[in-house]
Amino acid sequence: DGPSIAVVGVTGAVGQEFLQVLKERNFPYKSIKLLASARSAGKQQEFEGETYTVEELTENSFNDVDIALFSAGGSISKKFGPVAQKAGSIVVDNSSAFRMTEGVPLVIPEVNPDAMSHVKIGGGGAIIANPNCSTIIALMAVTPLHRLAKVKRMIVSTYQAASGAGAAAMEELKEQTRDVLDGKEAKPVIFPYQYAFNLFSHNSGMDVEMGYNEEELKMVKETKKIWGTSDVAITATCIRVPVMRAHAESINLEFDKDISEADALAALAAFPGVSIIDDRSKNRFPTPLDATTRDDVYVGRVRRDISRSDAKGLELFVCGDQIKKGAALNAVQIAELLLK
Ligand code: 11C
Repeated sequence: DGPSIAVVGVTGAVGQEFLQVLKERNFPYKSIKLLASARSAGKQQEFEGETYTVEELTENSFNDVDIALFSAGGSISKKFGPVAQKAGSIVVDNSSAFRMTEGVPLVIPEVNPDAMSHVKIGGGGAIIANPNCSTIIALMAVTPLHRLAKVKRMIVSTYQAASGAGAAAMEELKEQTRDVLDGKEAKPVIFPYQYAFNLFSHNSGMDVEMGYNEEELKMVKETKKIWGTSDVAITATCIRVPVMRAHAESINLEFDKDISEADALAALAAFPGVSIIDDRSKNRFPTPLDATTRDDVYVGRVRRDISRSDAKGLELFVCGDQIKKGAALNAVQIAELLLK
């Protein structure tokens, strides 16, 4: 028993991970509908011992759906999210379409579950937004510290994996790596530059006036919405690196009062969904491969900011699986909150 659910964009990287996470977490459901574009409709999909036929997403797809997990891109969410909401479904949307919309909760379950406490199954349709992966991964590490002492300023540098740009980008990384090792020329398709053995500024749209890309601006705006404050100074530099599916982030934090390394580590260790890898003597800190396919966000290199003798600051290095906590797992955790 449980709600009737739909997965929109089931053939994509996050869509496939939705199924994996629903299975891993033994999510209860009375029915499941797998939806995708006309191009993918008719494909067979195994799930929990049953074979399902992928159905074409249409205006009539949501009449009997309690919870719809969307990850089919912003334009599909913009078109079909309100259709599903009108039909009475609760949409958990992984795109950026509604994140900053007034009245749409933007939720990391460990951080701000109360933002969606008014949304109930059977209480009428709603849209709940899943934050951007880089924001989720950063805030899983920074929120426990923000609860000890207010973050006044946060400076983030990201090292982002291929998966953030979808399954085709992951394939591009593999193909280019093979080609370059075989002495052939790399052929960029998804990304504007050679990806194998290279890195480059994040491929999202650039605000030419400001000099920031959309990914960087998402981290700034979404953090303020999730924490419910505009009283925090944030800046970010987002970079794509040739890693398959886990993002890494270097984070510099300035607080309103001093936090010791020991207190920071204790708060991180106590926070659900965070694991610590921090062994200075062995130079052992989180790597993207530590985080790959894992639920937890890994934190290490927790150390004082030495830039000023009176700096009330810490430095961290964080890794999290982009497809899991950065997308599918966070969305399924939102759906789990709806069951409570
Ligand atoms: C990336 N974060 O890693 C991006 C992709 O707003 O959901 C996801 C964009 C978004 O490239």
